[in-house]
Amino acid sequence: MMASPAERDTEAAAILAANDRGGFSVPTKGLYPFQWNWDSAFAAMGYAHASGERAVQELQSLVAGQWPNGMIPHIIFHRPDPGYFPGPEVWETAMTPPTSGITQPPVLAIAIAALADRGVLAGERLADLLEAADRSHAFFFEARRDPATNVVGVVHPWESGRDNMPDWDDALAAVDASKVKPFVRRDTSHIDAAMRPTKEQYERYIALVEFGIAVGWDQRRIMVEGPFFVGDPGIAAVLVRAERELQRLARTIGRDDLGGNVDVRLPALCDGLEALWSDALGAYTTLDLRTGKRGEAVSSASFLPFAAGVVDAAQTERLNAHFDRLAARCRYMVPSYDPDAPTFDEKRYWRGPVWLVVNWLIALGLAETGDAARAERVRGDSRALVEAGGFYEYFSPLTGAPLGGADFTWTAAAWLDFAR
Ligand code: 9YW
Repeated sequence: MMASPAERDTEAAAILAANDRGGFSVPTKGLYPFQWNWDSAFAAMGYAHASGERAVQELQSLVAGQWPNGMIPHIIFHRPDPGYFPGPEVWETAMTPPTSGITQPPVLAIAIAALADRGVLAGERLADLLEAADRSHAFFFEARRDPATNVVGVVHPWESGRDNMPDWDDALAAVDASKVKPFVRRDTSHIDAAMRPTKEQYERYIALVEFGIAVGWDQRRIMVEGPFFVGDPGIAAVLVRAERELQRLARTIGRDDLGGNVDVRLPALCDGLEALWSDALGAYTTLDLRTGKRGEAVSSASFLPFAAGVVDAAQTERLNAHFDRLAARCRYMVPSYDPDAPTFDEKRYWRGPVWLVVNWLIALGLAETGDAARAERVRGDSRALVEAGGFYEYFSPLTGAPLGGADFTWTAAAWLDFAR
């Protein structure tokens, strides 16, 4: 049902309030009852519109889950909830608070910068959060960067945040799931199975969790010896942007010690991101670091390097050609996967649908590179999706049909901070 922007403003604020569990937010009630890493970073930018304090708390509760090795886990299980699988008893990470054993895109420093720039985060609290971001970036450098190529990769598709994108299929199919203990999924009791990953994919997701447990969650061993390690242009681009934000803020507050670490890491990370450019495709794509195989189609992550400030003129031209082709095929940009690829699926998780938070980062990068028209296409489509469909988890790029979970925190945050 079409609603006015003012009505959507009110609803967005109500969703952020309803999904507030006291200092941390859940992505949506029921389906995802804990704190998720990159969701929280986006949520903080949404909360800032109502309360700077609440926004800062969101980031503080996120870094409360940081591991001694600097990793910020993808889920923090602040309180038990039987409605989600795999819960803390499956991950067996022995952390307090209980957490998963993998990470997610490091949007944290981008959110810290947004709050600092709005003037709601300063002083000791800013320095503490920057320090947490620095330690998390150091973790990526040590335990998610292939030393041979400098490519930053993921050891589980869930780390990418784009869980079942077709580019992970081959690497995931090579994971042996024959010894996985029997389990009961919970997601398909909340959401239509046609929109969710398949059973075979799910068993392999759990096999990767069991590998982590088997090596005592030694994160370097997981990268070096584990059954799955794939370079991800999404994480690699977000990390480069996050490093730049960290460095800028560290200098502003006179904490050059934090910025100094970035000086060492950033050149290597930029090289690694370039290594994810596929000249055959004319886009950034995944790279299987075990087999050397590159992803063969564009995804929404192909456009994230604009926000990292690394795309040269020739690359921009090729990416723009893909953008325009997608924009002609899709009423609503940006599809999570190429609609011309045989694996495209308008409704199934990360194999086609549009996510507003990815659009948020893509539009930011496009605007910064001076491409106001394409940035506005992405923003205008995002606004139209919410105006017509409300605050769903994701949307069909072809029809705009709202899909997945309802009353989603990061969709509400994206509306307030970027789309409206
Ligand atoms: C899961 C919460 C998360 C997001 C991910 C998305 C999905 C499901 O939902 O993950 O079980 O972890 O793929 O990006 O953070 O919104």
